[in-house]
Amino acid sequence: MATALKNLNDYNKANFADVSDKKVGIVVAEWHNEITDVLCTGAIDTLLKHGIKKENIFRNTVPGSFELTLGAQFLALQPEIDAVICIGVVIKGDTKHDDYINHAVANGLTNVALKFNKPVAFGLVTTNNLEQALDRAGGKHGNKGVEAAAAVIGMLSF
Ligand code: DLZ
Repeated sequence: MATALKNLNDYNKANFADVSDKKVGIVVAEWHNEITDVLCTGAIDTLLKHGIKKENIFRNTVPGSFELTLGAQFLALQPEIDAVICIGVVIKGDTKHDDYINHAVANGLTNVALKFNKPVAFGLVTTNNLEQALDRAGGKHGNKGVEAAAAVIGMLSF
C-alpha cells in the first residue's frame, strides 16, 4: 500500500508485548541529516512510549544509507542488542544511485535480520524529491521513524 494511503504514525499496538527490558540499536545515516534526525527522534519517542528505557537505546551514525547494512551488522552481532532500527533518506537524482543504494540496503538488512535472527527495521525513506521526503519525516504522511520503531516492537512481540 502506498504511504499516501496510510499515515506512517498509525500502527496497530494491540499485539504489542511488554518490551520494557529490550535493548534497541539505531543506525542513522548522515546524508540528509536534517531529515534523518527527525526520523530518529520519531523512532526514539516511539520506543520510549512503549516502555523501552532511554539507557537501552543505542544511537550510532554511519556516513550514508549504503553503510546502514554494515552498521546494522555491527550492532546485531552484539548479544545484548535485541533489535536494530536503520534510518536513512535516499532522494532520486540525475543518476541511478538511488536504485543501487535502495536495493543494496533492502537486501542487506534482510540478510542481517536472518543471519542474526533479530528484527532489523527498514526506516529508509526513498523518494523522488525533497518534498516527498519531508512529507514522510513528520509531514503530511507521518514519520517513517515511528513506523520503523513500531515494526521492531511488533517483531519483538512475535
Ligand atoms: C553518494 C550518495 C548519494 C548520491 N546520495 C545519497 C542519498 O541520497 N542518501 C544517502 O543516504 N546516501 C547517499 N549517498 C552516499 C552513499 O549512501 C554512501 O555513503 C557512499 O556512496 C559511500 O559508500
